[in-house]
Amino acid sequence: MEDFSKWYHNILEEAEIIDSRYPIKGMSVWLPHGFKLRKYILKELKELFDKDHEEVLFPLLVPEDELAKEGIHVKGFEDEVYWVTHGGQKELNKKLAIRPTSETAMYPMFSLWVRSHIDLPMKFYQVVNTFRYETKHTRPLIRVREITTFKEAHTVHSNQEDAAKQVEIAIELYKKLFDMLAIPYLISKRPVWDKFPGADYTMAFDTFFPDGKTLQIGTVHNLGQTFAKTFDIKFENNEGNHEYAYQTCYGLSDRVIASVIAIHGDEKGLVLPPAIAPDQVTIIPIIFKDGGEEVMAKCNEIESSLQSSGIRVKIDDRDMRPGKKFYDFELSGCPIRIELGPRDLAENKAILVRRDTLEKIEINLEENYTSKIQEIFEEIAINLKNKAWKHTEENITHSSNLDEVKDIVANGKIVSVDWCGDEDCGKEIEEITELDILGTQAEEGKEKKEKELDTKEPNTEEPDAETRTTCINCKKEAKYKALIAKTY
Ligand code: PR8
Repeated sequence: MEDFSKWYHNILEEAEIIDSRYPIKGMSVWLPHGFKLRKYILKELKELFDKDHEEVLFPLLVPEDELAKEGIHVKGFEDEVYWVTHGGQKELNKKLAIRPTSETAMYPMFSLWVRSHIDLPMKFYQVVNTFRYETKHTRPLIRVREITTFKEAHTVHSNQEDAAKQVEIAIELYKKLFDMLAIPYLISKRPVWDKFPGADYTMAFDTFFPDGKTLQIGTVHNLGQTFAKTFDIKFENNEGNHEYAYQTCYGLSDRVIASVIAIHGDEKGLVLPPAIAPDQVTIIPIIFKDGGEEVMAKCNEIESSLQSSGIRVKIDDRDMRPGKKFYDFELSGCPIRIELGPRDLAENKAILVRRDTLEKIEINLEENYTSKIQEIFEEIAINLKNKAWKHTEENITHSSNLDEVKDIVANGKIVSVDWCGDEDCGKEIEEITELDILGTQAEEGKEKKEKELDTKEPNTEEPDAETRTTCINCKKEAKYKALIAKTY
């Protein structure tokens, strides 16, 4: 794709996903086709989360003093908050913040709800709009000022281990979601200077865009006890003592929808995984002068039979030439189209076209074509996933020469380097390369060392000369694989 940015903006408009002409920067209108795509993605997401989270809905506004409570937290968001200062003509005594995220809305309530260890864990989530006055260049669905689809989960635990386990559980949930959407991801621990304000640590999912940049599509934060201490979230433990709770939160946004569009789409339009496609099958009657009624009757019969198996199907019976209908089908990302004309009908067959490969497959209408279509759905999902992962994996390069990192990234790749983990050294790497360290991935066999480091126990073991790697910058012993990329 030559000019990704142009392609991306065009497809959002042409495939009727959103209209970004709304007269406020960073805010757009969801159009019917886009709204349906969003709806089916949310359906899958909610199914995953409803298994062991409770869905809730908190107010949009946060009192100034609650937002101000968490010093570190406010520092993270103070430049990004929109404020409500008036009710009608009257200036409010207390300004109200429009949530940039909901910690400061939820946690004062958690403080009322959490009483005993028996109440824990608590696991909540909500899907809401949040507002961030982003100062970086805004882009539809990617960096917006109204995040319309902010899925935020918040959990409370009675001990550190359970909170750390929850981080792993959340990562598994997000993996399932992204796998279902065929979106490849790189999971890494964000460097300390890039973690969520107030968090002990942040784990992040980044995906790789066709223009060679990475996009953060989900984050999981272990909040430790920082927020519990700030918002006084305490529980009575087994021994009858009061302890501060341990918390995690994790979120994703419209960026997930942007990724589905950007990663699978091609020059003809959207390509969607069947599970979330607004229409999964489009039936196109090919009608000439004669035999139109029989063709339409058969199309209706196919439609009913697919519908009864739970497949979302539509007949494109608009009075226009088939070519235009094929064009619209390709643009919309519908996974399968069925063409049926009088000659096909006479032979009791139809032509099926896969959107992902544009391959034509003849189906026998006397056989069980519904299960054949279900099989093709599976194949499409696997094909999209394999293709996207292959593209990502092919674009990760290892380098042990800092001078070449910038050039490799300029050629649209992600670079993996060995790094000591020291903050000053990391910032120097970012300065020299003018790029971001996405995060670290623990190297095999070195995880133990990382844990020891975390608990501040000195590591006395000398690494084998063979397994020893040196930091790309300071040449001290490397403890991590760090990913460097051009980010959105
Ligand atoms: C939290 N609190 O807020 P996070 N436009 C689109 N997507 C965005 C934008 C934006 N301007 N800013 C962030 N995101 C925690 C976790 C509750 C839930 C997306 O975390 O600030 C990014 O994909 O990291 C980010 O990973 C996710 O929202 C969560 O935001």
